[in-house]
Amino acid sequence: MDTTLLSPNTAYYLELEEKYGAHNYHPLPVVLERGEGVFLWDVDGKQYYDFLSGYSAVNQGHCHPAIINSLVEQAGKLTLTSRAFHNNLLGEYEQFITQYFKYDKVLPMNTGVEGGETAIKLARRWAYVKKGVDENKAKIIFAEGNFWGRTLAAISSSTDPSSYHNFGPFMPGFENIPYNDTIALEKAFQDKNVAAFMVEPIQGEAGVVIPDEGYLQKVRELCTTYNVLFIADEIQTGLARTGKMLACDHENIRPDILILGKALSGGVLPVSAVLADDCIMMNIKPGEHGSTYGGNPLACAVAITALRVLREEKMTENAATMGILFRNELANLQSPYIKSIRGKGLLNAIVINHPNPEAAWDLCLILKEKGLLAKPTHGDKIRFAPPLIITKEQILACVQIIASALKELEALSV
Ligand code: IF1
Repeated sequence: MDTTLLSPNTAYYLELEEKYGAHNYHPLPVVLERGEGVFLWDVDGKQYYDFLSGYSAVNQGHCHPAIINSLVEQAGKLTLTSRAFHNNLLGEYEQFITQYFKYDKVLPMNTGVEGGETAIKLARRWAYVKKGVDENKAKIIFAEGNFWGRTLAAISSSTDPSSYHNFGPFMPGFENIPYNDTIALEKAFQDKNVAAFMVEPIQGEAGVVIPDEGYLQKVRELCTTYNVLFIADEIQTGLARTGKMLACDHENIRPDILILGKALSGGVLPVSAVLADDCIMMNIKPGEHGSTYGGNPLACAVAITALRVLREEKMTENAATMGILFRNELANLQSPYIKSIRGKGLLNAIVINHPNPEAAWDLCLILKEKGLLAKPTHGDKIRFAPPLIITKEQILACVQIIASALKELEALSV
């Protein structure tokens, strides 16, 4: 990239990454070195509002003091035992998280995608042991536009060529139906080999796609009727992000398998979890699944605190009210360059309306100059997802930044 317009400091770090790192990302040209709450600072000391929150891993805000305290305290005592031995935090964490979300059991993993893999293994196993599906015949249904990570299984369900193209061959036993389409779902459920339907309550990567009201309830109903497991991928939508602790709570439904990740550690280290009741979880026996780092004491200590502060600091409620304020204020701008505004809580996206296909990227560059970091996705969409501790004054200040950036986009286009 052309680094001539960047500060020498910034250019230095960009050139290092360009030369020595794989080119599997296209980040905005900003190099961050410090974070606190809703703010980030770059290597030149410039301050920014963070409107990405580490892809919703930093719901609690950067370097949340209580989370960092748990991290540091536990790091000085014990970090990893492996599951070959017990550790004194795992059981307490398991009790805490299962009571928090009201499931019989939890299976701890690390990254989100491992959570998805684990959920699918649980569903396949349940299908063979409990549902009576013939060996190797189990099917998992997904929704078009799904995103659950980058492993070979995850990209096998993907309908986005930039995720799967030239990475085949793919995992068998996966099938896609349109999102937000319960007629297609019921049709797919006619096949007795279907073990599970795995779905995001709101599709994040697809650009914050919100299904019709009642969709999740209907999915729940169909899954129950046809004896198919409902797997909710709440890795991005969960943990207060959408203005409820889980996005499924908006429709008062309980999935059979719940996958959590990202903000389960407040952005401190990779921690994911799969929650289910005994009739599903107890079909996996010792030695049949696991991970070196899964359930490590450092992760357990951090996750307990990350969950605790969500509740103690009423982040669910704040996400709900700040989300409404943010979307209303954005709508009041009546910008000709905003085609649509959508979201729930503080998981929001706008679609840009502009003849220049690079307009969303350009707008993010202008926003960066003005002190707000957001990332375009799928060309014309921008996600706005600040930490859930953002205040009313900060939301209003950020809307002003967005308003003035949109004005500059106007100046650029004439
Ligand atoms: C990347 C988006 C966010 C997820 C859901 C599982 C995972 C993710 C619903 C896997 C991960 C990421 C990963 C990140 C981009 C990103 C993302 F842009 F794709 F949509 F969050 F906004 N389920 N989402 O959203 O979790 O294994 O990564 O811990 O660069 O791939 P992971």
